[in-house]
Amino acid sequence: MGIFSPGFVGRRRDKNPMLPPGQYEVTDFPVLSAGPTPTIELSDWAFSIRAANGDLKAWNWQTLMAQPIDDITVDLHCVTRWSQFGMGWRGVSLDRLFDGVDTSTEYAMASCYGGYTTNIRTADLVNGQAWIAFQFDGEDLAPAHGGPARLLIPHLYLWKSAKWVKNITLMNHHQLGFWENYGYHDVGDPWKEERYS
Ligand SMILES: Nc1nc2c(c(=O)[nH]1)N[C@H]1C(S)=C(S)[C@@H](COP(=O)(O)O)O[C@H]1N2
Ligand SMILES: [Mo]
Repeated sequence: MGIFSPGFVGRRRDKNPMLPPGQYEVTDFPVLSAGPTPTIELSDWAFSIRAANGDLKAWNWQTLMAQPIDDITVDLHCVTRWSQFGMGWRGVSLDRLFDGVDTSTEYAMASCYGGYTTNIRTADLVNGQAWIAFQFDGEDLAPAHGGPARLLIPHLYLWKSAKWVKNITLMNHHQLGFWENYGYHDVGDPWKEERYS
């Protein structure tokens, strides 16, 4: 007789190598918001980037749509442990919007319509890793998922992908965003399981 509980020993799942540690697969793209979904008319929509020296670059819907648009197919990983594979998005690369902006600062803060914030390392926003996304699965991005436009940073846990994003500020000092203030990880790499700090 062993001392092991039979339900516990020998349980094995065929682990999908695309699934980061502690995650399981979903196919229904859950909605997770800390507050109500804001209503944003496209005619009122604006997005800006503030450089550490205070310089501001801003776009309205028309000038954003005039940028080169990327088709993006990515896997997304939420800290609440769901992952979804092969999600199709369209958006504008932040590299394009950072053109002419000094991105050598270490820290960035994304702020949203509705007040949500999340801090991100500037290094995680550049080099083809992040977009302002406005379509998902061939449709305009649903308001609940951040429409008209959200940040998309697929290589980090999804709480960093700020919905209804309004501004990104580059900073020389460290500051915590909404969930980071409650103990969520500063960086949030799902492959390192950086859930909490
Ligand atoms: N503005 C805003 N962005 C947000 C959130 C939020 O509450 N407000 N929640 C974050 C969290 S915790 C997650 S997991 C994802 C969820 O995105 P989804 O609702 O499209 O799945 O959005 C992130 N971005
Ligand atoms: Mo989340």
